[in-house]
Amino acid sequence: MGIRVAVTRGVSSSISECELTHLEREPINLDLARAQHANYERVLADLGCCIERLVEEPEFPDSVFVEDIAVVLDEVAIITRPGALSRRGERSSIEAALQPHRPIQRIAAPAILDGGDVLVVGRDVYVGLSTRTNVNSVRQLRDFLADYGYRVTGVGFKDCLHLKSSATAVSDDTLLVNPNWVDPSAFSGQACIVVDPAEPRGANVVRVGDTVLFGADFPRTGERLAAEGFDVQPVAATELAKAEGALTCCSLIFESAQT
Ligand code: CIR
Repeated sequence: MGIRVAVTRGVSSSISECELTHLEREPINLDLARAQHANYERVLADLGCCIERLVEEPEFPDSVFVEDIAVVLDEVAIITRPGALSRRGERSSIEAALQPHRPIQRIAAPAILDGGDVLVVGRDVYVGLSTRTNVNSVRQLRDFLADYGYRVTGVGFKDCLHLKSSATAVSDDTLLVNPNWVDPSAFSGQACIVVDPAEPRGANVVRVGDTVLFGADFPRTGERLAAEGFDVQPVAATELAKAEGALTCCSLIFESAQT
């Protein structure tokens, strides 16, 4: 493997028509959303990622959230079948972007899957069962990954959109978890650090090499991670949070042999 790639996409001019499940709609400042997103890309680039920025798709309000459209593992990229009908058209451009880097598999009906529900840590693939992801996807992922030694496990959670709103990986064997949204005992193979109780939305962090990016709105959780020895960096993401997006949603990060 050679370079670390981060696939991103510009914020859609129609972001104000985004899907919402757990949040009330409130105005999104498009300029600020774009500025924060550009800063997020800059942080990834400074950490060594080669940014592959896809063109904005004005017809797809949620298309900045590229994470939901694919699951990229070392061996294969799996194109999802998003649970929201409004998001299915986002797939073709993501597949075209991943095709040079990985063999492609595709989730098929009746399965639905959002990438935000897929948490990969080591050889464990945890699949959140949600309004966007069903058990058929767990079966299809198992079939796709059978040859590569991954364990694929369905996980229940509550009160948030995606599994990765409630838990993300901070290292190969440690998760950051909001225990009110997902039961840490679901992750038997990993250690769990819990978010600060005042910061329920703080569990979504992005790991780039040895650095952990956390939402700047969640400083206490950032301090917890620092106290555990992690190299942490805050990133502002307030505007896209109003669209129910967090930090992992805005990129697909993977190692690639392509230059
Ligand atoms: C949606 O409901 O699909 C978008 N408004 C938010 C998607 C956020 N993605 C993610 O958490 N992986």
